[in-house]
Amino acid sequence: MTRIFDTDFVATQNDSHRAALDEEYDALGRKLERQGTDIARITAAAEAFTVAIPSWGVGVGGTRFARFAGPSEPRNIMEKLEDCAVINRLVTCTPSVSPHFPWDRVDDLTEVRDTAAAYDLSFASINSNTFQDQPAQALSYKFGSLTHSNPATREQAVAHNIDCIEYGKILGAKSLTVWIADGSNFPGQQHFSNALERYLESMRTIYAALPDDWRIHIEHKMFEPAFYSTVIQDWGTSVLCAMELGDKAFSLVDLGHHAPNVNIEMIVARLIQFRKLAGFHFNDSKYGDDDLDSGSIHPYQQFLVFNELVDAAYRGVEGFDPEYMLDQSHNITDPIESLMSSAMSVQRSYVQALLVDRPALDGYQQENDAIMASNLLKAAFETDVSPILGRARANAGGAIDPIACYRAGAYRDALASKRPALSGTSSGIV
Ligand code: LRH
Ligand code: MN
Repeated sequence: MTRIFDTDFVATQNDSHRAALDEEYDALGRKLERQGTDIARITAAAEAFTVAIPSWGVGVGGTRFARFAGPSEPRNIMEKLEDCAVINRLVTCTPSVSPHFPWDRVDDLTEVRDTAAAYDLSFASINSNTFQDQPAQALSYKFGSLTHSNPATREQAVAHNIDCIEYGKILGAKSLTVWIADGSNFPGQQHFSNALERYLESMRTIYAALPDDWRIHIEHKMFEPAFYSTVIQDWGTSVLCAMELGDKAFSLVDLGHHAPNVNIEMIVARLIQFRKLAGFHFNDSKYGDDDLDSGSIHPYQQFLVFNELVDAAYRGVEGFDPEYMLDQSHNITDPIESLMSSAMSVQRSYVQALLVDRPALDGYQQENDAIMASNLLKAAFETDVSPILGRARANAGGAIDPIACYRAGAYRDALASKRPALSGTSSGIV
């Protein structure tokens, strides 16, 4: 990894922030103490919080209209890991990477595993890809993959997912995330039930290939690239399939995969209640699957999602063990800056949710005291927990101000000689 962000460099950068952090931390500590909350306990929880980085997120993303290449972009999984290591070095809460195949495919995955380990990185959920055709692929996924009307195409897609499990075993992962683009663009084009039956048949074969200690994550999405119907369109279809498949199948919530104004935190509560919450692809959106930076548009919604998660842990819900991952497309920002900001935003929502006085909330709910219940949540959300996040990073040897530290390191310039700029504009999310 680049030596730029070594211990001395980060410590020197922190020097100019330390006094203010200490003062603000002590002041917040006194404020929380008056509420009966021990700031040290909250800070320890913040230090233990982690969210995985999507390997495809460290490259510059695009839309169907254009992708504008950035300076010193990573060109392969090794360079992506190098960038993920910088992110974790500075924000200290992103120790794992969620890879995507075949985008991250290389011949020797043991070398990838060992390189990641050298960066103190591990691997989170493995993402399969049957939404694009690969060079020399026998059968096209134009009209679907796991639900394609042609059994041979379904077999091809099933085989790819089973290959992904094998890649994951080498990398030390413990789950497979399956998002499929399968659907239709015209009423009448696809038989809804037959397509879902074919999905379940394919997924049963993939499920049977899972090691005992693995999980399979079903990711629903309302639309795109299918624009009339999507086979796994909503959480209801997802959870029904997870229940149909068995104890190792769960439903993953990508925040951007819902219509505007959908009550996502209630969907999370439902999946927790029925022990089927796989975890999350955190991002934000205003219209469609915009894949914007987490917390950049609806920070209160993100807080309310964590309010449900912290409540589940508080109630000791059995088997509650969601995987947290980011899934974003960085079209105009430096992906490292966006991923650091987003990881800190998700961590912030978690810490704010820890400040909720749950016995008091329960009381107001019992008494139907809506104002006090709502204000109690808002009070936690409106608490500036920046000193706790800064202290947690400093305690872990990270940067008090990661963006400032990153910019001071001029990382992209330093890599310019090693990573030639990718030319021209293309289109597509990666
Ligand atoms: C689909 C999705 C899925 C990934 C892809 C990169 O929109 O959210 O999780 O496979 O983005
Ligand atoms: Mn996703």
